[in-house]
Amino acid sequence: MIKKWWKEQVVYQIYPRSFYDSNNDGIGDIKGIILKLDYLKLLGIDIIWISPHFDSPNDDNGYDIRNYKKVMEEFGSMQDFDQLLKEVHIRKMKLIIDLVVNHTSDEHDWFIESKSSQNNKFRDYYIWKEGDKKNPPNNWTSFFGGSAWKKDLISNDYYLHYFSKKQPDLNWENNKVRKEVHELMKFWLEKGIDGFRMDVIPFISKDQDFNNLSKKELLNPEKVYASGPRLHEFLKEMNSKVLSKYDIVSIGEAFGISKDTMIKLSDEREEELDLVFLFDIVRIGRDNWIQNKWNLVQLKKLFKTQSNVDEFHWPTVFLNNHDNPRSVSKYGNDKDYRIKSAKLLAMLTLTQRGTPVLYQGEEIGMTNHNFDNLSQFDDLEVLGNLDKAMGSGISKKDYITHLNNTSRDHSRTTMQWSSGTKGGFSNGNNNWFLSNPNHDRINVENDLNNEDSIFHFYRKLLQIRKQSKDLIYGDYLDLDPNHQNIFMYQRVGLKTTYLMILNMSDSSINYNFDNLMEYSLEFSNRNTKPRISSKHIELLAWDALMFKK
Ligand code: TEU
Ligand code: CA
Repeated sequence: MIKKWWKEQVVYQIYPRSFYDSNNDGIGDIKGIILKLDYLKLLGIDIIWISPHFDSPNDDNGYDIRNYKKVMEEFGSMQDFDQLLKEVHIRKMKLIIDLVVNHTSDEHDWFIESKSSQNNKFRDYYIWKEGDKKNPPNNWTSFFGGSAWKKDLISNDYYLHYFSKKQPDLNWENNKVRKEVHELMKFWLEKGIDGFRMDVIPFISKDQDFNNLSKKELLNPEKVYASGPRLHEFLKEMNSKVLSKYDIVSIGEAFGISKDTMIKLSDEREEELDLVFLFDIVRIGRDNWIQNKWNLVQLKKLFKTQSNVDEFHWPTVFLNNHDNPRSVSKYGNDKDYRIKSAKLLAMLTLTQRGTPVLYQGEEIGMTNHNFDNLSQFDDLEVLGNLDKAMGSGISKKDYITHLNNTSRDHSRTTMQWSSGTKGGFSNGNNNWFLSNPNHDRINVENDLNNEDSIFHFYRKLLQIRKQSKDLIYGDYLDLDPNHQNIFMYQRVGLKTTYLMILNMSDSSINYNFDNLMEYSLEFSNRNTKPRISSKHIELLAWDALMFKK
């Protein structure tokens, strides 16, 4: 096992728009992040990942970039960014930025040139095809609804867009595009950033046959989009020309990849990417906007698969991000056991094998928002998928019910700093998005003042993790993969073995376990000691216990 700083550290994702507004225009900004760095340092964060901070018309909140070398005006200036990087480094933390290069905004200069005529020298920066009579070139679909092709009126050709029509896909077959990407990466690396999170990176290579998808493939087009023939070649090239020249971390958002692709992409010997975000855990039971039932046995299997590839693979561990609902609402119980179950999820995230990635608000147990009509949503995906949802025979009301479990907007409500108006996110009165009304109870101020809070639970666990290489690098062993309610696993280190027992249910359980007497209790989310006999342990609802020997 090769030791690396990014295996030992903990990442915290910031969605700048919703994090903290320093100038009261209702939009979170870079100065706002700077003001909260001491808070993140106190929590024990090492690496901060910010969602896109580049100039953008914000069709998809910054995942549509107009200019890669300019900061989004609403977020501040390049000077503010430089200041942020400096302040992060002063605090001995690291900063990684979001690299969105599968597509640009349709307002990027390259696309404006590209669409201006068929002979333009930027024409080949994007993917243009003639239509098939009156239809698009093929039946590929966009994740935000409808065809993945849009007809352009100037040349009557179609361009490809896997996401919104304002996010045209770049043509990676073109050497010049790849050079541009390498160059813009170096621009930020030379400033001293510490790495990239790479947006939908498996999609960059397109199968040049552009065949129609089968009915089955249409249900999950990402599986096809993520298996382009030149993906590994493009990543190896990027690695040798750019990444390998800096001591940084690369994390690929690996939507849609097969297990084989995952194994190759993040194999240390292949020199492609350091880490990947897999979707299996965060999307368990998901089918588009529908959340189906899932169970703990399935979840445990997913953890086992990603942990036990071999010593050349290192996973990431996360239960939230800006594209998914809040973890306490999905995996915990955000009603009767919000605090306790959020702490359990903290223990799960911070004691698995892999680099933990936390998401803003997770550390205080922020919950899903309760939406009661479509106009309350901001995400373009909600309206984008409306026709398809209606077409599947459900009512608007049902669609909203589903979205209350699955919408990306749950994680984008503004950060809850205090019980004040709008949760202390901004002092203005024109916020870009909602604050969850439960900010009156769930907020950073409350958590900081209470030693027993979710925040302090995360902080203490992060300290424990930092002090033990065995907890970080130890082997992962699921001791009871078939239990329906209990997740019990070991991390077996060179000197110390850790044992986690998590009761992921609302019931008390008298659990049979033989060798507990050999262990001592290290940390837990209980106020009282659990009763342990030579053969049993009494577990209360949502108990999370860490033992060691
Ligand atoms: O996400 C891609 C992705 O996997 C999801 O957005 C997915 O397509 C969607 O949630 C389906 O339900 C990345 C970014 O994280 C996301 O915010 C962007 O919207 C998307 O790429 C396009 O850049
Ligand atoms: Ca602002």
